[in-house]
Amino acid sequence: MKVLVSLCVFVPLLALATAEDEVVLDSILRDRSHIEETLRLAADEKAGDYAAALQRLRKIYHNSIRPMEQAYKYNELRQHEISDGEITSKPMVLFLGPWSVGKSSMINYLLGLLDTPYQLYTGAEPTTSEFTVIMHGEKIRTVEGIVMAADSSRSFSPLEKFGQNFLEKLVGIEMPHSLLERVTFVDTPGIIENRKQQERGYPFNDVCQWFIDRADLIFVVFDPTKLDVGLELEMLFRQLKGRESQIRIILNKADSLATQDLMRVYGALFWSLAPLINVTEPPRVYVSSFWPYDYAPDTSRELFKREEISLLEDLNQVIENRLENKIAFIRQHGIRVRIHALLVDRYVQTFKEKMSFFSDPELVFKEIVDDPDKFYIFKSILAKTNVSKFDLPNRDAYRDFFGINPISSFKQLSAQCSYIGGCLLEKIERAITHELPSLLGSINSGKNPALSSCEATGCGEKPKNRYRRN
Ligand SMILES: Nc1nc2c(ncn2[C@@H]2O[C@H](COP(=O)(O)OP(=O)(O)OP(=O)(O)O)[C@@H](O)[C@H]2O)c(=O)[nH]1
Ligand SMILES: [Mg+2]
Repeated sequence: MKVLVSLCVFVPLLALATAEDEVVLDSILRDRSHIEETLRLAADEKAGDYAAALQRLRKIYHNSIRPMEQAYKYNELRQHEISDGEITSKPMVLFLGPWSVGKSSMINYLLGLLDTPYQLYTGAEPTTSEFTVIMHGEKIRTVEGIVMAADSSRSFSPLEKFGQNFLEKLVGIEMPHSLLERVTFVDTPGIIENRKQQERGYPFNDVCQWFIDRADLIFVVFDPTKLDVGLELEMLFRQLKGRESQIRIILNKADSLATQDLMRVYGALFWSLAPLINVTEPPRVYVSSFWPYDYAPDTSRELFKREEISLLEDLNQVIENRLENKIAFIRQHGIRVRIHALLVDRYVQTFKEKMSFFSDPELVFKEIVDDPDKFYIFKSILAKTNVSKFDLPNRDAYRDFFGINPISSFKQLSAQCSYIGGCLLEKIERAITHELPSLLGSINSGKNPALSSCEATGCGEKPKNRYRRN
Protein backbone atom coordinates (compact mmCIF):
# COMPACT_ATOMS: atom_id res chain seq x y z
CA MET A 1 0.00 0.00 0.00
CA LYS A 2 1.41 3.35 -0.92
CA VAL A 3 0.96 6.17 1.54
CA LEU A 4 1.23 9.53 -0.10
CA VAL A 5 2.06 12.69 1.78
CA SER A 6 2.32 16.20 0.66
CA LEU A 7 5.85 17.47 0.23
CA CYS A 8 5.32 20.44 2.51
CA VAL A 9 4.90 18.06 5.45
CA PHE A 10 8.15 16.28 4.83
CA VAL A 11 10.74 18.95 4.20
CA PRO A 12 13.86 16.75 4.61
CA LEU A 13 12.72 14.66 1.71
CA LEU A 14 12.97 17.33 -0.89
CA ALA A 15 15.57 15.35 -2.70
CA LEU A 16 13.09 12.55 -3.27
CA ALA A 17 10.30 14.80 -4.45
CA THR A 18 8.56 14.05 -7.68
CA ALA A 19 7.19 16.66 -10.03
CA GLU A 20 3.75 16.22 -8.47
CA ASP A 21 4.99 17.47 -5.10
CA GLU A 22 4.45 14.09 -3.50
CA VAL A 23 6.79 11.54 -2.06
CA VAL A 24 6.14 7.92 -1.50
CA LEU A 25 6.36 7.42 2.23
CA ASP A 26 6.89 3.70 2.12
CA SER A 27 10.30 4.20 0.56
CA ILE A 28 11.65 5.73 3.77
CA LEU A 29 12.94 3.12 6.14
CA ARG A 30 12.98 3.47 9.90
CA ASP A 31 16.09 2.85 11.95
CA ARG A 32 16.16 -0.77 13.17
CA SER A 33 19.03 -0.51 15.67
CA HIS A 34 16.68 -0.58 18.71
CA ILE A 35 15.58 -4.11 17.69
CA GLU A 36 19.11 -5.46 17.97
CA GLU A 37 19.67 -3.54 21.21
CA THR A 38 16.46 -4.58 22.95
CA LEU A 39 16.83 -8.20 21.95
CA ARG A 40 20.53 -8.07 22.84
CA LEU A 41 21.35 -9.88 19.62
CA ALA A 42 24.95 -8.80 19.70
CA ALA A 43 25.48 -10.21 23.23
CA ASP A 44 27.73 -13.20 23.24
CA GLU A 45 25.51 -16.08 24.34
CA LYS A 46 27.11 -18.95 26.12
CA ALA A 47 25.81 -21.38 23.52
CA GLY A 48 27.87 -24.21 25.01
CA ASP A 49 26.31 -23.82 28.49
CA TYR A 50 22.85 -23.71 26.98
CA ALA A 51 23.41 -26.87 24.95
CA ALA A 52 24.91 -28.63 27.99
CA ALA A 53 21.88 -27.78 30.16
CA LEU A 54 19.52 -29.05 27.44
CA GLN A 55 21.53 -32.23 27.23
CA ARG A 56 21.18 -32.74 31.01
CA LEU A 57 17.46 -32.13 30.73
CA ARG A 58 17.19 -34.71 27.94
CA LYS A 59 19.10 -37.20 30.07
CA ILE A 60 16.89 -36.68 33.13
CA TYR A 61 13.80 -37.14 30.97
CA HIS A 62 15.08 -40.31 29.31
CA ASN A 63 16.44 -41.91 32.50
CA SER A 64 13.80 -40.98 35.02
CA ILE A 65 10.50 -40.02 33.38
CA ARG A 66 10.24 -41.89 30.12
CA PRO A 67 10.58 -45.44 31.60
CA MET A 68 7.58 -44.69 33.86
CA GLU A 69 5.66 -43.23 30.91
CA GLN A 70 6.20 -46.45 28.98
CA ALA A 71 5.54 -48.84 31.86
CA TYR A 72 2.12 -47.26 32.50
CA LYS A 73 1.31 -46.26 28.90
CA TYR A 74 0.88 -42.59 29.76
CA ASN A 75 0.77 -41.69 26.10
CA GLU A 76 -2.54 -43.52 25.74
CA LEU A 77 -4.10 -41.40 28.46
CA ARG A 78 -2.94 -37.95 27.41
CA GLN A 79 -1.62 -38.54 23.89
CA HIS A 80 1.44 -36.58 24.75
CA GLU A 81 4.78 -38.19 24.23
CA ILE A 82 7.72 -35.86 24.42
CA SER A 83 10.12 -36.12 21.52
CA ASP A 84 13.76 -35.06 21.61
CA GLY A 85 12.81 -32.37 19.13
CA GLU A 86 10.36 -30.95 21.67
CA ILE A 87 13.02 -30.81 24.37
CA THR A 88 15.63 -29.12 22.22
CA SER A 89 13.27 -26.90 20.20
CA LYS A 90 13.47 -23.12 20.49
CA PRO A 91 10.62 -20.99 21.85
CA MET A 92 7.92 -20.58 19.24
CA VAL A 93 6.36 -17.22 18.39
CA LEU A 94 3.08 -17.60 16.54
CA PHE A 95 1.44 -14.92 14.39
CA LEU A 96 -2.33 -15.21 14.01
CA GLY A 97 -5.11 -12.94 12.81
CA PRO A 98 -7.31 -11.95 9.88
CA TRP A 99 -5.85 -11.68 6.38
CA SER A 100 -3.76 -8.72 5.29
CA VAL A 101 -3.29 -7.29 8.76
CA GLY A 102 0.50 -7.27 8.36
CA LYS A 103 1.64 -10.54 9.96
CA SER A 104 4.20 -11.39 7.29
CA SER A 105 5.36 -7.76 7.10
CA MET A 106 5.95 -7.82 10.85
CA ILE A 107 8.15 -10.90 10.59
CA ASN A 108 10.04 -9.31 7.69
CA TYR A 109 10.54 -6.24 9.85
CA LEU A 110 11.70 -8.06 12.98
CA LEU A 111 14.18 -10.14 11.01
CA GLY A 112 15.25 -7.34 8.65
CA LEU A 113 14.29 -9.35 5.58
CA LEU A 114 13.03 -6.46 3.49
CA ASP A 115 14.48 -6.46 0.00
CA THR A 116 16.34 -9.69 0.60
CA PRO A 117 15.58 -12.63 -1.70
CA TYR A 118 13.97 -14.54 1.18
CA GLN A 119 11.55 -11.92 2.48
CA LEU A 120 8.05 -13.27 3.11
CA TYR A 121 5.55 -12.42 0.44
CA THR A 122 3.19 -9.63 1.44
CA GLY A 123 0.34 -7.89 -0.32
CA ALA A 124 -3.01 -6.18 0.07
CA GLU A 125 -4.86 -9.35 -0.98
CA PRO A 126 -4.79 -12.61 1.06
CA THR A 127 -1.20 -13.68 0.44
CA THR A 128 0.16 -16.26 2.87
CA SER A 129 -1.42 -19.58 2.01
CA GLU A 130 0.98 -21.77 3.97
CA PHE A 131 1.90 -22.27 7.60
CA THR A 132 5.47 -20.98 7.33
CA VAL A 133 8.03 -21.91 9.97
CA ILE A 134 10.98 -19.53 9.92
CA MET A 135 13.90 -21.08 11.74
CA HIS A 136 17.63 -21.03 12.09
CA GLY A 137 19.86 -22.93 9.70
CA GLU A 138 23.46 -22.70 8.57
CA LYS A 139 22.39 -21.62 5.10
CA ILE A 140 19.27 -20.30 3.46
CA ARG A 141 16.98 -23.01 2.23
CA THR A 142 13.35 -23.96 2.01
CA VAL A 143 12.22 -27.19 3.65
CA GLU A 144 9.09 -28.88 2.33
CA GLY A 145 6.36 -29.79 4.84
CA ILE A 146 6.67 -33.50 4.14
CA VAL A 147 10.39 -33.34 4.89
CA MET A 148 9.79 -31.42 8.15
CA ALA A 149 7.20 -33.93 9.28
CA ALA A 150 9.39 -36.92 8.42
CA ASP A 151 12.32 -35.61 10.47
CA SER A 152 11.81 -36.80 14.04
CA SER A 153 14.64 -34.61 15.34
CA ARG A 154 12.41 -31.61 14.62
CA SER A 155 9.46 -30.80 16.80
CA PHE A 156 7.09 -30.72 13.81
CA SER A 157 6.84 -34.44 13.13
CA PRO A 158 3.48 -34.80 15.00
CA LEU A 159 1.96 -32.55 12.32
CA GLU A 160 1.91 -35.55 10.01
CA LYS A 161 -1.40 -36.54 11.59
CA PHE A 162 -3.18 -33.67 9.80
CA GLY A 163 -2.73 -35.40 6.47
CA GLN A 164 -0.86 -34.93 3.22
CA ASN A 165 -3.06 -32.03 2.07
CA PHE A 166 -1.93 -30.09 5.08
CA LEU A 167 1.75 -31.00 4.65
CA GLU A 168 1.58 -29.36 1.24
CA LYS A 169 0.51 -26.22 3.06
CA LEU A 170 3.41 -26.36 5.51
CA VAL A 171 6.78 -24.95 4.63
CA GLY A 172 9.98 -24.25 6.54
CA ILE A 173 12.47 -21.53 5.77
CA GLU A 174 15.92 -21.88 7.27
CA MET A 175 18.33 -19.01 7.42
CA PRO A 176 21.33 -17.96 9.48
CA HIS A 177 20.07 -15.23 11.79
CA SER A 178 21.02 -14.34 15.35
CA LEU A 179 17.38 -13.89 16.41
CA LEU A 180 16.40 -17.24 14.91
CA GLU A 181 19.16 -18.87 16.93
CA ARG A 182 16.94 -18.05 19.92
CA VAL A 183 13.35 -18.27 18.65
CA THR A 184 11.35 -19.80 15.81
CA PHE A 185 8.65 -17.73 14.09
CA VAL A 186 5.50 -19.24 12.62
CA ASP A 187 3.54 -17.25 10.04
CA THR A 188 -0.01 -18.42 9.36
CA PRO A 189 -2.53 -17.90 6.58
CA GLY A 190 -4.88 -15.07 7.52
CA ILE A 191 -8.40 -15.82 8.63
CA ILE A 192 -10.97 -15.18 5.92
CA GLU A 193 -14.39 -14.89 7.48
CA ASN A 194 -16.44 -16.03 4.53
CA ARG A 195 -14.48 -19.18 3.86
CA LYS A 196 -15.59 -22.59 5.03
CA GLN A 197 -13.16 -24.93 6.80
CA GLN A 198 -13.38 -27.68 4.22
CA GLU A 199 -12.42 -25.34 1.39
CA ARG A 200 -8.91 -25.29 2.76
CA GLY A 201 -8.64 -29.05 2.29
CA TYR A 202 -7.26 -29.65 5.78
CA PRO A 203 -8.50 -29.07 9.34
CA PHE A 204 -7.39 -25.44 9.71
CA ASN A 205 -8.69 -25.09 13.28
CA ASP A 206 -7.02 -28.27 14.48
CA VAL A 207 -3.72 -27.21 12.96
CA CYS A 208 -4.02 -23.77 14.59
CA GLN A 209 -4.75 -25.51 17.90
CA TRP A 210 -1.60 -27.59 17.57
CA PHE A 211 0.50 -24.46 17.15
CA ILE A 212 -1.43 -22.54 19.83
CA ASP A 213 -0.81 -25.31 22.38
CA ARG A 214 2.92 -25.17 21.78
CA ALA A 215 3.57 -21.48 21.23
CA ASP A 216 5.46 -19.52 23.86
CA LEU A 217 4.13 -16.23 22.58
CA ILE A 218 1.06 -15.66 20.43
CA PHE A 219 0.70 -12.40 18.54
CA VAL A 220 -2.90 -11.89 17.44
CA VAL A 221 -2.65 -9.11 14.90
CA PHE A 222 -5.46 -6.74 13.86
CA ASP A 223 -5.78 -3.98 11.33
CA PRO A 224 -7.76 -1.12 12.92
CA THR A 225 -9.11 -0.02 9.54
CA LYS A 226 -10.94 -3.30 9.01
CA LEU A 227 -12.01 -4.76 12.30
CA ASP A 228 -14.57 -7.45 11.78
CA VAL A 229 -14.92 -10.08 14.42
CA GLY A 230 -16.72 -12.92 12.71
CA LEU A 231 -17.23 -16.62 13.22
CA GLU A 232 -13.70 -17.74 12.32
CA LEU A 233 -12.15 -15.25 14.68
CA GLU A 234 -14.58 -16.23 17.42
CA MET A 235 -13.53 -19.82 16.87
CA LEU A 236 -9.90 -18.80 17.11
CA PHE A 237 -10.46 -17.05 20.44
CA ARG A 238 -12.27 -20.09 21.74
CA GLN A 239 -9.16 -22.07 20.84
CA LEU A 240 -6.95 -19.58 22.62
CA LYS A 241 -8.68 -20.23 25.96
CA GLY A 242 -6.20 -21.39 28.53
CA ARG A 243 -3.30 -19.71 26.72
CA GLU A 244 -4.19 -16.19 27.83
CA SER A 245 -0.80 -15.57 29.37
CA GLN A 246 0.86 -16.16 25.99
CA ILE A 247 -1.49 -13.88 24.03
CA ARG A 248 -0.52 -10.38 22.94
CA ILE A 249 -2.93 -8.39 20.83
CA ILE A 250 -1.43 -6.13 18.20
CA LEU A 251 -3.26 -3.19 16.72
CA ASN A 252 -1.01 -2.87 13.70
CA LYS A 253 -0.95 -0.17 11.02
CA ALA A 254 -2.17 2.18 13.75
CA ASP A 255 -0.70 5.17 11.94
CA SER A 256 -3.33 4.79 9.23
CA LEU A 257 -5.92 6.33 11.60
CA ALA A 258 -6.19 9.63 13.42
CA THR A 259 -5.67 9.31 17.19
CA GLN A 260 -9.35 9.83 17.96
CA ASP A 261 -10.43 7.15 15.50
CA LEU A 262 -7.81 4.86 16.91
CA MET A 263 -9.22 5.25 20.42
CA ARG A 264 -12.68 4.36 19.11
CA VAL A 265 -11.31 1.30 17.35
CA TYR A 266 -9.48 0.28 20.52
CA GLY A 267 -12.74 0.45 22.44
CA ALA A 268 -14.62 -1.43 19.71
CA LEU A 269 -11.97 -4.15 19.65
CA PHE A 270 -12.25 -4.72 23.37
CA TRP A 271 -16.01 -4.67 23.19
CA SER A 272 -15.95 -7.41 20.52
CA LEU A 273 -13.28 -9.45 22.24
CA ALA A 274 -14.46 -9.17 25.84
CA PRO A 275 -16.93 -12.09 25.66
CA LEU A 276 -14.25 -14.21 24.03
CA ILE A 277 -11.58 -13.75 26.68
CA ASN A 278 -12.54 -14.79 30.19
CA VAL A 279 -9.66 -13.74 32.34
CA THR A 280 -9.62 -11.15 35.05
CA GLU A 281 -6.71 -9.33 33.49
CA PRO A 282 -7.20 -8.15 29.91
CA PRO A 283 -4.44 -9.18 27.51
CA ARG A 284 -1.76 -6.64 26.67
CA VAL A 285 -2.46 -4.69 23.49
CA TYR A 286 0.39 -3.16 21.51
CA VAL A 287 -0.56 -0.25 19.30
CA SER A 288 1.96 0.65 16.61
CA SER A 289 2.95 0.08 13.01
CA PHE A 290 5.21 -2.93 12.80
CA TRP A 291 6.74 -2.59 9.38
CA PRO A 292 10.02 -1.22 8.18
CA TYR A 293 8.67 2.02 6.73
CA ASP A 294 8.37 5.36 8.39
CA TYR A 295 5.18 6.25 10.23
CA ALA A 296 2.58 8.40 8.54
CA PRO A 297 2.83 12.11 9.35
CA ASP A 298 1.06 13.33 12.51
CA THR A 299 1.71 10.01 14.22
CA SER A 300 2.66 9.94 17.90
CA ARG A 301 6.09 8.69 17.00
CA GLU A 302 7.31 8.51 20.60
CA LEU A 303 4.33 6.43 21.70
CA PHE A 304 4.62 4.07 18.72
CA LYS A 305 8.31 3.55 19.30
CA ARG A 306 7.78 2.90 23.03
CA GLU A 307 5.08 0.36 22.21
CA GLU A 308 7.45 -1.36 19.84
CA ILE A 309 10.21 -1.50 22.44
CA SER A 310 7.77 -2.95 25.02
CA LEU A 311 6.83 -5.66 22.56
CA LEU A 312 10.50 -6.41 21.90
CA GLU A 313 11.15 -6.64 25.66
CA ASP A 314 8.27 -9.04 25.93
CA LEU A 315 9.85 -11.16 23.22
CA ASN A 316 13.19 -10.88 24.94
CA GLN A 317 11.76 -12.26 28.20
CA VAL A 318 10.53 -15.34 26.39
CA ILE A 319 14.01 -15.79 24.94
CA GLU A 320 15.74 -15.33 28.29
CA ASN A 321 13.39 -17.69 30.11
CA ARG A 322 13.43 -20.38 27.48
CA LEU A 323 15.51 -22.85 29.45
CA GLU A 324 13.59 -22.30 32.69
CA ASN A 325 10.30 -22.73 30.84
CA LYS A 326 11.52 -25.94 29.26
CA ILE A 327 12.62 -27.38 32.61
CA ALA A 328 9.32 -26.33 34.18
CA PHE A 329 7.45 -27.97 31.30
CA ILE A 330 9.33 -31.29 31.67
CA ARG A 331 8.84 -31.21 35.44
CA GLN A 332 5.13 -30.59 35.06
CA HIS A 333 4.98 -33.47 32.62
CA GLY A 334 6.88 -35.65 35.12
CA ILE A 335 4.38 -34.74 37.87
CA ARG A 336 1.50 -35.85 35.65
CA VAL A 337 3.23 -39.09 34.70
CA ARG A 338 3.86 -39.87 38.38
CA ILE A 339 0.23 -39.22 39.29
CA HIS A 340 -0.91 -41.46 36.46
CA ALA A 341 1.43 -44.25 37.61
CA LEU A 342 0.21 -43.92 41.24
CA LEU A 343 -3.40 -44.12 40.06
CA VAL A 344 -2.85 -47.18 37.86
CA ASP A 345 -0.97 -48.80 40.76
CA ARG A 346 -3.91 -48.14 43.07
CA TYR A 347 -6.40 -49.52 40.53
CA VAL A 348 -4.28 -52.68 40.12
CA GLN A 349 -3.92 -53.11 43.88
CA THR A 350 -7.68 -52.69 44.44
CA PHE A 351 -8.41 -55.14 41.66
CA LYS A 352 -6.08 -57.73 43.19
CA GLU A 353 -7.55 -57.27 46.66
CA LYS A 354 -11.12 -57.66 45.39
CA MET A 355 -10.41 -60.74 43.31
CA SER A 356 -10.98 -64.06 44.96
CA PHE A 357 -10.92 -67.52 43.49
CA PHE A 358 -14.63 -67.38 42.67
CA SER A 359 -14.87 -63.78 41.41
CA ASP A 360 -15.59 -62.82 37.84
CA PRO A 361 -12.71 -60.53 36.80
CA GLU A 362 -15.00 -58.61 34.41
CA LEU A 363 -17.50 -57.79 37.16
CA VAL A 364 -14.84 -56.85 39.69
CA PHE A 365 -13.16 -54.59 37.17
CA LYS A 366 -16.46 -52.94 36.23
CA GLU A 367 -17.32 -52.27 39.85
CA ILE A 368 -13.99 -50.51 40.39
CA VAL A 369 -13.89 -48.34 37.26
CA ASP A 370 -17.56 -47.41 37.55
CA ASP A 371 -17.14 -46.06 41.05
CA PRO A 372 -13.48 -45.50 41.94
CA ASP A 373 -14.50 -43.28 44.88
CA LYS A 374 -16.03 -46.27 46.63
CA PHE A 375 -12.51 -47.70 46.81
CA TYR A 376 -10.84 -44.36 47.72
CA ILE A 377 -8.67 -44.58 44.61
CA PHE A 378 -8.39 -40.87 43.86
CA LYS A 379 -8.56 -39.82 47.53
CA SER A 380 -5.64 -42.05 48.45
CA ILE A 381 -3.50 -40.46 45.72
CA LEU A 382 -4.35 -36.97 46.93
CA ALA A 383 -2.88 -37.86 50.30
CA LYS A 384 0.55 -38.38 48.73
CA THR A 385 3.11 -35.59 48.57
CA ASN A 386 3.32 -33.33 45.52
CA VAL A 387 -0.16 -34.19 44.25
CA SER A 388 -2.58 -31.38 43.58
CA LYS A 389 -6.24 -32.13 42.99
CA PHE A 390 -6.06 -29.92 39.90
CA ASP A 391 -3.56 -32.30 38.32
CA LEU A 392 -5.73 -35.37 38.74
CA PRO A 393 -7.02 -36.77 35.44
CA ASN A 394 -10.68 -37.27 34.81
CA ARG A 395 -12.17 -40.41 36.40
CA ASP A 396 -13.92 -41.36 33.16
CA ALA A 397 -10.62 -41.25 31.28
CA TYR A 398 -9.58 -44.38 33.18
CA ARG A 399 -12.61 -46.33 32.01
CA ASP A 400 -11.46 -45.75 28.42
CA PHE A 401 -7.83 -46.26 29.34
CA PHE A 402 -8.39 -49.68 30.91
CA GLY A 403 -10.77 -50.54 28.06
CA ILE A 404 -7.77 -50.48 25.71
CA ASN A 405 -5.11 -51.61 28.20
CA PRO A 406 -6.40 -54.49 30.35
CA ILE A 407 -5.81 -53.93 34.05
CA SER A 408 -4.11 -57.31 34.32
CA SER A 409 -1.38 -56.16 31.92
CA PHE A 410 0.08 -53.74 34.50
CA LYS A 411 2.53 -54.57 37.25
CA GLN A 412 2.34 -52.78 40.58
CA LEU A 413 4.85 -50.03 41.32
CA SER A 414 6.53 -52.15 43.99
CA ALA A 415 7.42 -54.64 41.25
CA GLN A 416 8.92 -51.98 38.97
CA CYS A 417 12.42 -52.19 40.39
CA SER A 418 15.58 -53.66 38.96
CA TYR A 419 18.96 -54.40 40.46
CA ILE A 420 20.84 -52.06 38.12
CA GLY A 421 18.24 -49.38 37.34
CA GLY A 422 16.60 -49.02 40.78
CA CYS A 423 12.87 -48.38 41.22
CA LEU A 424 10.89 -46.35 38.66
CA LEU A 425 8.93 -44.49 41.35
CA GLU A 426 12.04 -43.45 43.22
CA LYS A 427 13.68 -42.29 40.02
CA ILE A 428 10.79 -40.09 38.87
CA GLU A 429 10.38 -38.65 42.38
CA ARG A 430 14.06 -37.82 42.53
CA ALA A 431 13.79 -36.08 39.15
CA ILE A 432 10.78 -34.00 40.27
CA THR A 433 12.00 -32.99 43.69
CA HIS A 434 15.73 -32.91 43.24
CA GLU A 435 17.32 -33.23 39.78
CA LEU A 436 15.12 -30.79 37.83
CA PRO A 437 15.08 -28.12 40.57
CA SER A 438 18.85 -28.31 40.88
CA LEU A 439 19.25 -28.04 37.10
CA LEU A 440 17.05 -24.96 37.28
CA GLY A 441 19.15 -23.67 40.16
CA SER A 442 22.37 -24.18 38.23
CA ILE A 443 21.20 -22.11 35.25
CA ASN A 444 19.67 -19.46 37.47
CA SER A 445 22.73 -19.09 39.65
CA GLY A 446 24.49 -17.33 36.79
CA LYS A 447 21.54 -15.01 36.24
CA ASN A 448 19.83 -14.50 39.55
CA PRO A 449 21.27 -16.24 42.61
CA ALA A 450 18.04 -15.78 44.58
CA LEU A 451 16.18 -18.30 42.46
CA SER A 452 17.81 -21.56 43.24
CA SER A 453 15.00 -24.02 43.77
CA CYS A 454 11.41 -24.79 42.95
CA GLU A 455 10.34 -23.26 46.24
CA ALA A 456 11.39 -19.90 44.90
CA THR A 457 10.04 -20.25 41.40
CA GLY A 458 7.15 -22.69 41.68
CA CYS A 459 8.75 -24.34 38.71
CA GLY A 460 5.78 -26.59 38.10
CA GLU A 461 3.88 -23.57 36.88
CA LYS A 462 3.38 -22.48 33.31
CA PRO A 463 5.13 -19.23 32.36
CA LYS A 464 3.38 -16.33 34.01
CA ASN A 465 1.78 -13.46 32.21
CA ARG A 466 4.79 -11.25 32.49
CA TYR A 467 3.91 -8.48 30.10
CA ARG A 468 5.00 -5.06 31.04
CA ARG A 469 2.92 -1.99 31.16
CA ASN A 470 5.63 0.55 30.49
N1 LIG B 1 0.27 1.21 6.69
C1 LIG B 1 0.74 0.03 6.98
N2 LIG B 1 0.60 -0.98 6.09
C2 LIG B 1 1.10 -2.19 6.38
C3 LIG B 1 1.75 -2.43 7.63
N3 LIG B 1 2.13 -3.74 7.67
C4 LIG B 1 1.74 -4.28 6.50
N4 LIG B 1 1.12 -3.36 5.71
C5 LIG B 1 0.55 -3.61 4.38
O1 LIG B 1 -0.59 -4.44 4.55
C6 LIG B 1 -0.69 -5.38 3.50
C7 LIG B 1 -0.77 -6.80 4.03
O2 LIG B 1 0.44 -7.14 4.66
P1 LIG B 1 0.87 -8.67 4.87
O3 LIG B 1 2.11 -8.63 5.68
O4 LIG B 1 0.88 -9.39 3.58
O5 LIG B 1 -0.35 -9.17 5.75
P2 LIG B 1 -0.64 -10.64 6.30
O6 LIG B 1 -1.32 -10.48 7.60
O7 LIG B 1 0.60 -11.45 6.26
O8 LIG B 1 -1.70 -11.15 5.21
P3 LIG B 1 -2.10 -12.68 4.84
O9 LIG B 1 -0.84 -13.40 4.61
O10 LIG B 1 -2.93 -12.54 3.62
O11 LIG B 1 -2.88 -13.18 5.99
C8 LIG B 1 0.53 -5.16 2.62
O12 LIG B 1 0.13 -4.40 1.51
C9 LIG B 1 1.49 -4.39 3.48
O13 LIG B 1 2.30 -3.55 2.73
C10 LIG B 1 1.88 -1.34 8.56
O14 LIG B 1 2.43 -1.47 9.66
N5 LIG B 1 1.36 -0.15 8.17
MG1 LIG C 1 1.03 -13.13 5.28
